[in-house]
Amino acid sequence: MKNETTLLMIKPDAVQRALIGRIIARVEDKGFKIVGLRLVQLTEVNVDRLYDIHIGKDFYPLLKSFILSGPVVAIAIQGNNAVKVIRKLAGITNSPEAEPGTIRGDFGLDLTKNIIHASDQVERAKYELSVFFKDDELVTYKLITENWVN
Ligand code: 3AN
Repeated sequence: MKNETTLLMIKPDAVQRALIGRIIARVEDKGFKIVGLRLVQLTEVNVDRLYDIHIGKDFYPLLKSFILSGPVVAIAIQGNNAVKVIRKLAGITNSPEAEPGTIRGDFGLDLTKNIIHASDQVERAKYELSVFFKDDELVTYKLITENWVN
């Protein structure tokens, strides 16, 4: 088992549409462990930190104002192959083209308002998690179901 920790962020559109519970349920249903959870209104500085690789791109002003438009939910998720598997559960970036059965495929119809963000690499996940959580805010514990999942 390749135990990894990743970030899934529920974006303002999904918070407003009352999808928080259903998105978290999919993460839990798959067998993952939630090790950090936070509802937060991001600041401009933190949006720039989270999306540093997109600063300067033509879509960045739109992306930034959308992410600042309301609270988001940051979820630190741990489990086997977490980075890749959560990206699979998320579906591709452009929601209308995302496969049914994925989170974006089932809940989204837009490219910018695409429901969630998910880290794409282990090192990137570590960096993105640091935007939301201090190291000691991620909780180490064992789920009683763990041995039945991994
Ligand atoms: P993903 O979140 O699937 O990794 P990224 O990292 O390429 O996608 O893009 C980050 C966010 O920027 C996307 N979730 C989407 O909201 C927005 N975005 C990406 N490309 C475009 C684009 N061409 N036009 C508008 N928004 C975009």
